Amino acid sequence: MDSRNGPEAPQESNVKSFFNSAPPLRDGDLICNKLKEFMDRISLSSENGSPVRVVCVTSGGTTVPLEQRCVRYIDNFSSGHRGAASTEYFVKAGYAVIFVYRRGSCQPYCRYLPQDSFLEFFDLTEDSTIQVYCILQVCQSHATMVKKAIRDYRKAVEEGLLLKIPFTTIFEYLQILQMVAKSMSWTATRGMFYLAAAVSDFYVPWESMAEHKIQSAAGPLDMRLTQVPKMLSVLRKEWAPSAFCISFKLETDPGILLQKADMAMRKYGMHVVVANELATYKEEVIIVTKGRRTAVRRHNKETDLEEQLVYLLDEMHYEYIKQGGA
Ligand code: 9Z3
Repeated sequence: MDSRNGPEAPQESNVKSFFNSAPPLRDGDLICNKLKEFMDRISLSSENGSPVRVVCVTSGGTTVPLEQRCVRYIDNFSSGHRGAASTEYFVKAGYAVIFVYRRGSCQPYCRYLPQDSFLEFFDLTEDSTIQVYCILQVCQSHATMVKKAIRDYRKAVEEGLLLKIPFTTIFEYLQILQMVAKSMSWTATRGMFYLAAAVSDFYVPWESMAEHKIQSAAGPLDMRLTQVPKMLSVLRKEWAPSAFCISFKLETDPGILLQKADMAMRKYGMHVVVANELATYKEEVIIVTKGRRTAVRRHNKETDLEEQLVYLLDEMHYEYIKQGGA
């Protein structure tokens, strides 16, 4: 039932109670200002004579804290590679990208820099005449790759095509997604949401969460998790009704994957659902649209599946804009 005519639908009240009880974003004002600056700049630029298209790419997994002063949390599987790689290809295709990412996850243009052997990338030359100074250089073997990454990253930032916003918890993620969606409303059909982040389905409401570290002396832990309200339909219906929306569906059982992707499309009104299976997600995804399924496969180990994926979605978005968002 419409809330203007009577009691709120359960989904609507779940959404309200999620946001009302969420701890306020620590850097809410800063994020708001950054978004405004970014959008102001984009609104003045053009891509081949037309207004620039804008995509919000979400990436990495959200956490669910178990304590307000968090020591323990539940995490969601995602390295952030898909979101980071896709961001690079969206920028290359002329999009301005808002990259909403999990702190510590893969970053665009740095995907190839191994974090565990980072120091092996550098050579240190000590100058014996000037003892205080030493020269830090990228090793010859990695120089070309690092130079390209720095150039591409700086170009994207200097041209105002990349804004990065970090999150950790499900509370931060959904508040940021709402802010981004609202700040993108002026882009209408030129806006896109590419929701690759792995989002928690269950959470502990803030007000019922233990403040301090849960003690093990009390014996086994029984905990009831509440369902996270389905924000995909809120995004489509309220926050960004004209934007082109793509969500991802991850399953471990190949027998239910496509059926679940179809359901997500119908239930949440997504324009596209990208279906992937945990065992093969790096090699293959299936683009599911109304009445059509298109498999996208990685050609070889040297290429990114995301290059083809972004290319196809870019074409679909272009068509969507041409049709006036139908
Ligand atoms: C995905 O399915 C992504 O493709 C991956 C990417 C998380 C598998 P990586 O970051 O992995 O490259 O390591 N993301 C969406 C997962 C998700 O939580 N989807 C929800 C669902 O399946 C819908 S929003 O219910």
